[in-house]
Amino acid sequence: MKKILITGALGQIGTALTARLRETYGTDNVIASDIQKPEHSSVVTDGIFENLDVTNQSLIEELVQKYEVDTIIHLAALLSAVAEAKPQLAWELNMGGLNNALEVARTYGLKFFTPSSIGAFGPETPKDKTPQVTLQRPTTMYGVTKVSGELLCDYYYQKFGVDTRGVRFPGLISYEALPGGGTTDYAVDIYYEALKSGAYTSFIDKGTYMDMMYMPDAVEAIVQLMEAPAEQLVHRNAFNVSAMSVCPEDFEKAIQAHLPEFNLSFEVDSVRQTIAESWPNAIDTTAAQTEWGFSPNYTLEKMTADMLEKLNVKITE
Ligand code: VAH
Repeated sequence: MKKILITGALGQIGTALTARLRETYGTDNVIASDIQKPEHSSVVTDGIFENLDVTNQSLIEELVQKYEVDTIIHLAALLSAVAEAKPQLAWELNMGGLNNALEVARTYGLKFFTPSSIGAFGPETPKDKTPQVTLQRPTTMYGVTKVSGELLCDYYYQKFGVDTRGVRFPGLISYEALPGGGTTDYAVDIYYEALKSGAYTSFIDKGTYMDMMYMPDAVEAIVQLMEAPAEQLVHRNAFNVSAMSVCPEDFEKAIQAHLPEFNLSFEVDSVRQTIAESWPNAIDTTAAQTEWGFSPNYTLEKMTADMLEKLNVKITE
């Protein structure tokens, strides 16, 4: 990777990834793009930023030509809960945008990354030690676009030789940018509320296990996968990655180790609870470990300590 175009750079992953790639590959070699253009985001102020609507293929092509891009990291998408509320828009953006980006990658011979998700699995998928290759019949529009995206990326590799790679992200926790309407957003909101009010009412029910990971491990996984020698990769689109399988009470306990008075209550959101229950409890990440050295650093305890420390600074700024 030398000249990287990131789409959806203002999202939860994009914000953290843009900073990391600018640090690793040089500010002038990372072109951050998004359909929005807020004035005060470091994504916009700390390097090259372009407005981009990925549903317009020619706009993607213009940026690829303008900056002589060799890699597209395609993050622009609607997340699960928003996609369930706007399924047609989700298909148009998640699939239309992906198809446009893949076509540009094919035309210019670019390396390509886009994330899938544990949302690509469905109720019939084995819930525990979910295999890398297994039944995928998701019951959400988000999941339909994610499993379709995996298949489309594999097709572009097999049929056209595009070097497509991806991971199935779990719920991601970060302090830089808020998540944008996902089912796992509770796992970020809980830290903000623990510091702000000392209490949090979870929209996901007690005992609901989902895979999660801290954003530094997610960003490292993208760089590791993209730098892995192509001949090592068997699965490509998309690797199971996760650092922990946790439920809301696990977060409560980890936070109480720092804020003993913290109180967790529940007011279940049936839409997001139904989505969460259709996903696995804990996926198997052996393929990512053996094919490109995936090895997350943050446990729930280590992540919680870092989140509370960083958010304490952010909230009091
Ligand atoms: C969502 N945060 O909740 C995303 C992610 C596995 C969850 O795909 O939609």
